[in-house]
Amino acid sequence: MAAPPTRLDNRIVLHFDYDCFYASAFEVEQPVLKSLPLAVQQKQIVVTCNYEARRRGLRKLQLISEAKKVCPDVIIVLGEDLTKFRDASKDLYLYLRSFVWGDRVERLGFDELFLDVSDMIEYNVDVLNRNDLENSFFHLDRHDPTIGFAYDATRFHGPTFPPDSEIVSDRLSAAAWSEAETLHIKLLVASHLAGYLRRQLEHQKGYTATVGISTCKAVSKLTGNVHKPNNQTTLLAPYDARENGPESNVIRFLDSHDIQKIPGIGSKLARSLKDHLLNSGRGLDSADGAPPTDNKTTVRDVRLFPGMGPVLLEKILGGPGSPKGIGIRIWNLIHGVDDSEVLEARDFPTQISIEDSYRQLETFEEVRRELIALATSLIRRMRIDLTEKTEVEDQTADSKTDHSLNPKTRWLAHPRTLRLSTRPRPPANSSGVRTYSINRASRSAPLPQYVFNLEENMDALGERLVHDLVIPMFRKLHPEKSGWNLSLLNVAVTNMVESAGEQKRSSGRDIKRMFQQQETILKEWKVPELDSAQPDIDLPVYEDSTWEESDEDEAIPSVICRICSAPIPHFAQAAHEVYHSAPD
Ligand code: TTP
Ligand code: MG
Repeated sequence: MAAPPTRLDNRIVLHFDYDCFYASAFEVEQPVLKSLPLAVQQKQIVVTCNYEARRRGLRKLQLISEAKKVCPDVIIVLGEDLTKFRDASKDLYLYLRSFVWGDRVERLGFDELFLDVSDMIEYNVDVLNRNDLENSFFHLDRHDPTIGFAYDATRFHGPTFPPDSEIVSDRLSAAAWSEAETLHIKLLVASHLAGYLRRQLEHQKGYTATVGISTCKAVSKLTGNVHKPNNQTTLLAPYDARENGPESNVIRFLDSHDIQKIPGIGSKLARSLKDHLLNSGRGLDSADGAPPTDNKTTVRDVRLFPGMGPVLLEKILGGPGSPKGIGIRIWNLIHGVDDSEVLEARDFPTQISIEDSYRQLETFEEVRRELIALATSLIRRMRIDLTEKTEVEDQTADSKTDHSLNPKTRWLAHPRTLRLSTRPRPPANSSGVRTYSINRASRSAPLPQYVFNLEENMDALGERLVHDLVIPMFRKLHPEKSGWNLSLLNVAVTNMVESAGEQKRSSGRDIKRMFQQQETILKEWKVPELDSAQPDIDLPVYEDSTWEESDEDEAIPSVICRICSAPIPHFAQAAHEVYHSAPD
């Protein structure tokens, strides 16, 4: 068997997953809902429900009809308009980002975030006083030693994996300070930062999150899943097995997972690995004496399979269409080594697109009406995603000492291009069966300056844009007078040019004032520590996707539905399949 990969554990990564995110967005607006069973409906499906509803037997991706049977007093809210969730997602992202030094904060879909907190942790480990660990102080701003929070560095905050380690309860021994134990200390300090951020998120924004703490994206994401919701888990050192020493906690943690649960190993790769292990005549009893079943092939089954290593993995998974170096990447992943960096945050997306799909869209009047609706929501989206509120001193204030602040909105970036895309529905073939097309036709044009006028009403701007520009583009795409039978319309702005002016957000820019405000608000809070049982919930499929790389609206990696050709976010695939199989 090949040697395990070399591990470079010099980073600390936190993975945030907001609890029952869509449901929380409603609860924040109406706190009374928190104690009631609440389900969010899209089509005929519960896309998510709060934990009170889960306690009463409801599940994500359940049919609404079933949910009503299981819990007749469930409160159902409609979640098809994503505006609320997008706005919340952006707000929480900017909030958490404001704490992190170095700006490595990456969004994964709407409700997950990776934070690379290596710099903050290194700094805070350096300033620990070994003689008084109980009264440690976590510095959130390296330029102002008064900003931060007190904590007890003799123990971890929140649960760990493995649980009840002796190190958790014992005071740190002198040996723990040796080079080999640096990781242990870093993780311990990071567990307190995670606890602090979770409390802030809850008290300042009303959202709870589940956090995983480790040294890379893939492992921190999986680790968080151990204690859900409203909790956190730190994957303890050592991460490397030592001769005659303790075993690696990463290996121990990953080994029991189904191979498909490893972030970065999707269902297709998992299928190939399972097939190989099942079909290969040898080594079926490689791991623990039992052959891997079709239902569950664990990381351990794969890792200990005879001859396993990057070369065999490349043979199994490589080939046309698969990314280069897949063998080594998967070999690394099953050892908990994920080199992918937490990407640097951006102030704005590279494009914004708004679309809708239709069963029937045939007359010009229908098209015009839909285009106006899409253009108006595009402008709304631009105002949210591409502007920021700056605070300027009020020059009209009577006294020079009165520094009252007026919020002023400025554009962070100006998209230069407007794009219209449509997807015509192909005609039925001779046997009356329609083939489904994923082909879009598009046309681009320079975006007129007037859309940046923040004083103008958005409906008026949307209408003007459609008449001036979008309808002529549509006519070029579809010169026929009628009968287009469109299944999709999409309007997008692209080609972003960053506005001149203020430099990119630097770490801790606003933290001082923010912290002072929080101090005042938090004075009366006694922070509760909630530990809850772990529900059995599947993770959404992990894909490397970022705000800036995504080609679709926001960072939702999508696949095209085979039945209706709509682009479906990966995490919603299962729900979408249920939707097609559900009665109308
Ligand atoms: P999840 O993180 O999977 O779910 P959640 O945040 O609601 O619950 P948990 O506490 O288990 O993390 O997905 C985030 C949001 O994405 C969720 O609130 C609703 C939405 N979503 C869909 O629209 N379709 C889906 O199939 C799933 C799973 C989620
Ligand atoms: Mg979530």
